[in-house]
Amino acid sequence: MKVHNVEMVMSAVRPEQYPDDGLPEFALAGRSNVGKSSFINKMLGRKSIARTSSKPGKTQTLNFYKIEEQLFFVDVPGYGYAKVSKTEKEKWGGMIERYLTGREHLRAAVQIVDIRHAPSKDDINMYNFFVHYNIPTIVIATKADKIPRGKWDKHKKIVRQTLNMLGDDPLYIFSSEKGIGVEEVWAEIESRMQPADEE
Ligand SMILES: Nc1nc2c(ncn2[C@@H]2O[C@H](COP(=O)(O)OP(=O)(O)OP(=O)(O)O)[C@@H](O)[C@H]2O)c(=O)[nH]1
Ligand SMILES: [Mg+2]
Repeated sequence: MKVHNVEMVMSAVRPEQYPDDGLPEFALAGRSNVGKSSFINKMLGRKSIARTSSKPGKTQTLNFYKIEEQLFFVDVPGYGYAKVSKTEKEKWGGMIERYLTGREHLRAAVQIVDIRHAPSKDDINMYNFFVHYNIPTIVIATKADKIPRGKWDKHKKIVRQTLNMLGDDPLYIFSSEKGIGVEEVWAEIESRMQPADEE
């Protein structure tokens, strides 16, 4: 998709605040600091429409980015961020779970993992959560610029095996730094914009 027009329309905490355009939505999931907001910026060709930080915990609300009047990316706070209190964590968990399990317009989760490391326990739990709720999942192994190209396949295999990914869930190599994978992931997302039962 050629992106000309993006608008951050809503920072939501509660369902009443979600946009009501009825457009398909793709939600970013992944541990804090893995590169979700950077992924959004790269995909949209913007330097900093989604705010990023080298410190974890930057994104704290559900941020809806409306793209070409056709779809939304939803930036979601990362999991596994230690420096918040237990009550804060429960509040966030509730907000994210409510959105992910109750949102009719959600077409797929885009789960981001770090290509350099085997997925963590939190990553595995998140993926299993999507499987459990029948939420289609596109897995993105990002920060590919940090390892040599010759090692990509090996790391891809480790990600697929550690998450115990369903055979038909796609996995893409990505780099927000170098722009690797942008076109492939756009093609994947565009192929999922229609609801499954309307084909
Ligand atoms: N080298 C490299 N660095 C990256 C890449 N993607 C993200 N980063 C860096 O990783 C750090 C975290 O990126 P964010 O996009 O803010 O991460 P996030 O997942 O949105 O984090 P939270 O909002 O805290 O959940 C920043 O310092 C980014 O510059 C990448 O593909 N390559
Ligand atoms: Mg973020």
